[in-house]
Amino acid sequence: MDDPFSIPRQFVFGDTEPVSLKRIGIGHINDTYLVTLRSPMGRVARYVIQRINRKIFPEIRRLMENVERVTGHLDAHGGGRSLSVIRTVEGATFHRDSTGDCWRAFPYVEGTFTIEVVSSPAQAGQAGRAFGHFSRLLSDLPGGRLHETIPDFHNTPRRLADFIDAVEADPANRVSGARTEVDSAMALAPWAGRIVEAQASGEVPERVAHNDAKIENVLFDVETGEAVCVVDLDTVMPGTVLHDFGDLVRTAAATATEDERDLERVGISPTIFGALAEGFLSACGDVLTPKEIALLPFAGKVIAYEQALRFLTDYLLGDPYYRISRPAHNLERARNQLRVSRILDTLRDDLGSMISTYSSSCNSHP
Ligand code: GN1
Ligand code: MG
Repeated sequence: MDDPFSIPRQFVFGDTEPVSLKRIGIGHINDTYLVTLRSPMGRVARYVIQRINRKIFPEIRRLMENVERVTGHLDAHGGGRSLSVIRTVEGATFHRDSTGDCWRAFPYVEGTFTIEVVSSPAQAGQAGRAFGHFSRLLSDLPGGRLHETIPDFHNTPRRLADFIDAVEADPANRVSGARTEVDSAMALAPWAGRIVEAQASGEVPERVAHNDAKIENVLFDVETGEAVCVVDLDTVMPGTVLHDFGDLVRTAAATATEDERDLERVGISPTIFGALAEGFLSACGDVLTPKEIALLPFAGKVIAYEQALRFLTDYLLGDPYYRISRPAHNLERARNQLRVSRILDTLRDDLGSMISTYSSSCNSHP
């Protein structure tokens, strides 16, 4: 019989033996498992093992190099609980199995929980602080530029072009059933260049970015409720702080998840936005340039729009990318994100004045 622990046995977990392996359902992309191990003296240890999606991350060696550099730097400079990559018995950062699938392991951060929807301003402040801290700590990452493992990841105009190509090709014959969403997405096209143009002109500097800064990727301490660290470093690569703040806003200031079908429940809380912004700016404000700060109020709307384009494109192509659990899942997600983006636009003056208030208490670089 096949050894159910053949993958955990490829990693160096000290003197422990695996006793259980359980799938845990997080994320749209990788497959994640929790492995429990026991030492001869009865000590129990838990780790996360992930099968990395090879279609989405073809350059796994470079991806893992990024992850190791970033976790090493965060660990050395007080970036919260350690997420250091566990080496394989062969000393590598990941294991390739006989089918070609790639696996990696991390410590399981005990005593923490994740959330999908923020429940209080204090929680939002913690999440803002966690990502602000992440940006600040990595603003002096030594060793040169990280690998760009997925080029153009947050290139919104490029996402728009891919969407238009999908509408024209209509390979799954879905455009006619998604007319309303396709038209709404086209109507918002002028927003697509907002961040990328500021980047191209050099007004917004390139930084080490998380690039998937959603609320689900913050770990909170069960005892204190404080944010412990941010996880899911697959897309850590060159980017801008606006992508991270934008992803945080579209997920953490929203009153429902991106999977919510009932659009009546999908709103944006200005109070939560304020707490996020205050936490974020208090943790990283002094590294931001005035132009970055000036664009923070728009980041959420642009990134929610980009996310809507990505979900809708995936729907039109027949769902090749995101994991779905119902036939119109990606269409519903796109509808949800279009709504989030439009609401953020209507609130832009309020959001702008909150950013001005909280940024004036931190010294930004000229
Ligand atoms: C994907 O798998 P997960 O949840 O970490 C996606 C993000 C999206 C997110 C939407 C590599 O992240 O860019 O914002 O879904 N990751 C990749 O929830 O495409
Ligand atoms: Mg991710």
